[in-house]
Amino acid sequence: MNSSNERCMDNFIDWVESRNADEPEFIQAVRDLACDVYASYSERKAWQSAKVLERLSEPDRIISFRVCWEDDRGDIHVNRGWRVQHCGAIGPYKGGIRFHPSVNTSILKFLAFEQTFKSALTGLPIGGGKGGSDFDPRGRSDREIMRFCQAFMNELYRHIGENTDVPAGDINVGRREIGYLFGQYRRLANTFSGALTGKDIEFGGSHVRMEATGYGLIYFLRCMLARRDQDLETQRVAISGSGNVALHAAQKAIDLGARVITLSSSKGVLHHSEGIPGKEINRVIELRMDSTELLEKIRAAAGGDWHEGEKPWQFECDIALPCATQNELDGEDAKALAQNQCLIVAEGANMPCTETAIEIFKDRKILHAPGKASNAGGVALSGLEMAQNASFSRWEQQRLDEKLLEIMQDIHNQCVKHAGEHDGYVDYHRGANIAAFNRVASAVLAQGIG
Ligand code: NDP
Ligand code: 2IT
Repeated sequence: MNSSNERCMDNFIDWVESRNADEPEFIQAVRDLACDVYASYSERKAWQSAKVLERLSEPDRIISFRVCWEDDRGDIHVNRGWRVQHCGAIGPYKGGIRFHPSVNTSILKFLAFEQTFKSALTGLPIGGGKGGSDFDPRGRSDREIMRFCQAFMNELYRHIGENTDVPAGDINVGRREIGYLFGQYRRLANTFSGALTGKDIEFGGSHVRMEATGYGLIYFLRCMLARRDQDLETQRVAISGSGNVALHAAQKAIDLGARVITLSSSKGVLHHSEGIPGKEINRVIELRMDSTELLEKIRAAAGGDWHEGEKPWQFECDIALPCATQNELDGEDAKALAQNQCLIVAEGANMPCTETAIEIFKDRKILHAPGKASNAGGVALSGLEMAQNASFSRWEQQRLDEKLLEIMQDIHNQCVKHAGEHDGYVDYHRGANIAAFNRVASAVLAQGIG
């Protein structure tokens, strides 16, 4: 990039920072994209004069609401709920709902921003959004979860719909929560439609949706390895988290011959140098329990060591798959991975690596797949669930798994094509940003100023 373009990019980032001063995660996500796309953006005068990048740095709208619910003792609680509808230029707003005490507008804006570009990479007609609440479901009874989901939907239902905005799951929102949310949506809207994805198979859900993010991540990883004439056989894989994404990634990696040497929770990490047995993952994958307890269950049955308060990245591994949450892998962790000769970091979570960590990966030539590419399998399967709902049909498991594989291969190839290859190193991060931005920017430009 020449110095005049660099100045323009710095001005753009200053502008984003000044408008979103107390939203560090959102600024991080915008900067991440801008650094990779700004050079080509500067060359496209039509994009620049229509201020496409500036427009994409502001969500279409943010809905914020009070969620008032009653616990089992009759006490009343007041939480906050949001839906960030970031960009609907390619299709209905699409993206998960997160329930976690850390949820705020910065986190939801970054997730919705990322989602727009991730959805674009799938090639399906879906846009980007994200929602959630600062509600903490830990320790809550099933009835409390139900009442909370219903209270959340009492407001959200006016803003969603199969052609408007189609939420799904994310942290602490899985099959059970989607069931409660969908039930309340159906009652309030008096319509049975595919306004949410991740539903049970009995009421409009799709085969493979639950597995899709984790399986898709491993399909993407397999493409990265194949370019190096390698496969997953005997590779040591460190995974963080032990939720939907982490466990399905672990299951598929083990099926393909890898050794999964870690899983983790917010409390610590389970390390198993021989590899956690696949049958133990299969045994716990459908259980609804606290992550730390689930890991203790695996340890009790299969051995391994529990490291309280630690993260997976200090252990020797060939491949690292951060699958828990944003900024969970920092510069020190990246250095430890580099020192241990880790080859590949592929993101199952959204923005799990800090900016410093990513710089270290590039510097040390560690291949790094960004979440918007490597975890796109979940939203891709959601898109296929929408297609099945719209056509009043259900597709077979095998067909959906093949479709998922095809989509992940296609995303991988888009990344390689747009990144180029320099001395055998593919900058997947840059390739994903450029490929995704090209599609979204073209759609925004074609639809006029608004
Ligand atoms: P789950 O709620 O199923 O699991 C989350 C896991 O991450 C748990 O093991 C949890 O442990 C851990 N975790 C959550 N917050 C933290 C934290 N602050 N520090 C350390 N560990 C934490 O969520 P998912 O598996 O669905 O989501 C995981 C990641 O994948 C998220 O970044 C999400 O946005 C992303 N993602 C999810 C998709 C999906 O379809 N579900 C699709 C694409 C991306 P504990 O319970 O102890 O907090
Ligand atoms: O981050 C994500 O891609 C998700 N949480 C899934 C979104 C979706 O609409 O399936």
